[in-house]
Amino acid sequence: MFPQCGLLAVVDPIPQFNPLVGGRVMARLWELNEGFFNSTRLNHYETLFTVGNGYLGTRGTFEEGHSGCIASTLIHGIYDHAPGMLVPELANAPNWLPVAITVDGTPFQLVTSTSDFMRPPQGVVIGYERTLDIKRGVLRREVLFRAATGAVVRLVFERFASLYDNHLLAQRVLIVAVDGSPTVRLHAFLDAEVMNSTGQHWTAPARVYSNGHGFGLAAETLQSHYRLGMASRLVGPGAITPLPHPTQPGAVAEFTLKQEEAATFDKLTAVFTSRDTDEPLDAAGAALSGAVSDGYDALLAAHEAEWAAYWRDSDIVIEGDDALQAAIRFTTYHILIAAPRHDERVSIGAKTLSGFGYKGHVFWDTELFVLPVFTFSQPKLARNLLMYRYHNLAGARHKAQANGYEGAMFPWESTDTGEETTPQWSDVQPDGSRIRIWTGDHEQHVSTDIAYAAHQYWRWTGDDAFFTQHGAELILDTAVFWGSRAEDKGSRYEISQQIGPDEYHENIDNSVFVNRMVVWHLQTALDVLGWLKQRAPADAARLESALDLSAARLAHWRDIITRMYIPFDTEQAIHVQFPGFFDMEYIPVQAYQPRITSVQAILGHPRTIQSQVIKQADVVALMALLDDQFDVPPGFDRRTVMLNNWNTYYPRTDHGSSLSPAMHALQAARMGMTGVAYDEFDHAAHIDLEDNKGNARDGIHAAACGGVWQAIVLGFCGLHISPAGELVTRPNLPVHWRRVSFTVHYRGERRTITVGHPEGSPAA
Ligand code: IFM
Repeated sequence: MFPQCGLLAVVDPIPQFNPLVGGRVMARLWELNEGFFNSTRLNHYETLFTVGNGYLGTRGTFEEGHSGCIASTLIHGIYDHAPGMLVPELANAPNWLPVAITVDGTPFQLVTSTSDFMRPPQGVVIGYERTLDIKRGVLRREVLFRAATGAVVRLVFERFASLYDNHLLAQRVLIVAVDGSPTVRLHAFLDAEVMNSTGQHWTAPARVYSNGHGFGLAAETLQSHYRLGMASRLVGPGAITPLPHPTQPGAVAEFTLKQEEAATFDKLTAVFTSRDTDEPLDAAGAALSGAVSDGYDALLAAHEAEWAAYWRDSDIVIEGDDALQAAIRFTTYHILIAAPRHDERVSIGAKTLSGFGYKGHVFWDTELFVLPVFTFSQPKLARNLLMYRYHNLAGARHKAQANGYEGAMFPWESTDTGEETTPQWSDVQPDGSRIRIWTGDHEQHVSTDIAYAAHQYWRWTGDDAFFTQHGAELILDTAVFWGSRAEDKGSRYEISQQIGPDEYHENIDNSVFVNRMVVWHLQTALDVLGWLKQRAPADAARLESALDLSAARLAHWRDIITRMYIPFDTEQAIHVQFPGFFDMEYIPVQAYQPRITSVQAILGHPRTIQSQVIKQADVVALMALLDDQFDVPPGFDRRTVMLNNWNTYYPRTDHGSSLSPAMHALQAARMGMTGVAYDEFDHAAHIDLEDNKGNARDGIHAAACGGVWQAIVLGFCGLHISPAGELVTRPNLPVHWRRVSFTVHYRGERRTITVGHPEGSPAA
């Protein structure tokens, strides 16, 4: 067993922050810094210090492990069912990090509490700093360690997951004798004894070797039979000897340093799976040989060049707000490291690849919150994510058919198969019960969210090749689903048994979000088909035949568009989230501030669902998505209704979902309510940094990260496409922001846009 790295099965409740034990992380302009080791934040900070490259993500767990650590490497697409679990999850891959060091026989470990400092030192850490260089994607930790003999060494650990070659992982360890002349033993190894919190996913290594400086292993997931090969080599001065082990193959170096002498070791690792090649271990061995001959410095330089290219396109520069500048870079870093670069059959899970939260499942979070960031700034990444949905149309068609509908009905939670993977029941609650989870049955708006993302990508990129071959089919076949789903009630169409974004209210009829977005969807489908007939008639004919887009079906869509029920209260001049919403108990959500737990957690599930407490932006999300197309009944003033909607729903919103604050920030900024927009933005940008939701240990909140990028560009800067097809901004910057600059790709052209305060405004 890897020293002191518990097998993660048990996750303790979050301890209170204790300033005596350690410090908080600081987000600086281009880095995340932890100046004192904070054991109470061990798992939270492991999430924050994740490195990754769009192929895999590895949490910021220490090389030597630590009591209670959650070491995990999650590889896109490698899902498996743990024994007894009903839904698959991303399987924690063998750990490539371990480097165990002893100094004069004293094992190097970090102390866990102030009381350890009081004990006669077996070994004491007397200096510590951990830094994630966000600009270069490199994690570095520097420690001063005094062994029981009194010898002091400086240890510097560096690691990165290569963005240049996604299969390569690199570590460097520098050991400097600061005081004394210590004998050091460095043991580098791979650890196949890994689990998820739910259980085991891997067979015992089918092949394992340690020879010369190299060591490696091959393993297979128990249920899904994905095979993995991982090969490492320890490169350094002096003799390195193999240390065979059935599950932890490694190599050892033992040496004595003179005072002020230093030794540097590189541990290079390559990883492949059967998703990449038939012989993953052979492929890893070959890639590793190339990496070793290139050497750490060359690998690092290639990696840095890729990061420079990423930031050229995805960075947002905020002048006048260093704290939020730092936060937005941190959040952008995390969605960049989660985005598949060379694989269009995987997508980004709700918690990226940085933790076990939501089991690595893909939700609407990707299409509405994360993907648009790439549509604007890295279109190739956006295309990969849309292709994931395209390749999974079979699963969506299957779901529609199984539920008695036509077309494609995407799963609420999706994995490698494209089938519905939402669990039907929650984990066991404290009272021993389980709660029925309805989202997989009734949260159907995900199909429209995917269509929205495909359409938005096309509008912004002008990628007609993608659209004619793939994007249009996504929009049209999901429209076929809605055409079969809407219920003709005689005088109007209705949609029953839905869950809108406000998931506190389940199985409701006529969610205004759902009904109005379905109208948008069907109208967009008709427009898209019209465009195809004009511009790509062969593709139009192909899709008309394949999806049965008959004249009768299109007429039915038009009928739904005209007669869909859009709940609206003419007296209050507001959209009604769903009929009956205002008959429920009113609870003043603001009265429960400050809190990091949701109002639902405070009031309990049964009371919350019978109340007007809203989980997250719902009507507000509708306004944000439709933007200029947001319409009101004849005779009503659009701006007045929008303000009324805001004033009605915002005070009732719990923000029980991490998706909520950024969506509110975007819409508030668009409406010119810069103060409230800023507060919500600030909250969203710190959800993981400050652990605002209390669960950052489970992974990064991808949607919040994407949401804040969009809140700046679409909200504060007001970027949009004018009716004439021009890119225009409508800035509403917070007063203390001087300027904001960002880059977007618009119809094949890369444009850098700088936005300030409008001339004549007090802040200009
Ligand atoms: O998709 C979200 C949902 O809207 C709220 N609960 C968490 C899910 C995953 O982030």
